[in-house]
Amino acid sequence: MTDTIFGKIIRREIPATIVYEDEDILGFKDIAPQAPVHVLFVPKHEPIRTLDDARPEHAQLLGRLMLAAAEYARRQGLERDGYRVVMNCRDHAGQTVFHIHLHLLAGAPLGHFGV
Ligand code: DGP
Repeated sequence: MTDTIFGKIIRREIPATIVYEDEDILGFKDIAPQAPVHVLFVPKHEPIRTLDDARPEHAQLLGRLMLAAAEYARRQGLERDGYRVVMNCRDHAGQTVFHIHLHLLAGAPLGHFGV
């Protein structure tokens, strides 16, 4: 298990607003939301640090992260207006927590992204 803040959330050692859970994935609200809906999806049992550390054996888990976000979006009716999923990898993307995670952003038109 990872020592990051997300590991502590997974182990319920610190509080978080958990909105999605299945066998492999936990979804909880981002503490500093960048959109009206901002949820983070993390693998519970595989503390992969970044997308660059993912290997072919992680392909199914990475797919499950995406599908968990889509499932949550459907449950919330977010698919009608649409949403964005983002994964930051290391410094230039602004990654701050080194336990791989997928951001789900929704609830309003989202600005274009880039530099
Ligand atoms: P990233 O920049 O991709 O590494 O995103 C990390 C996100 O994690 C960032 O949007 C803020 C969020 N975050 C950091 N610490 C906590 C925490 O303790 N609780 C929750 N719910 N979110 C956190």
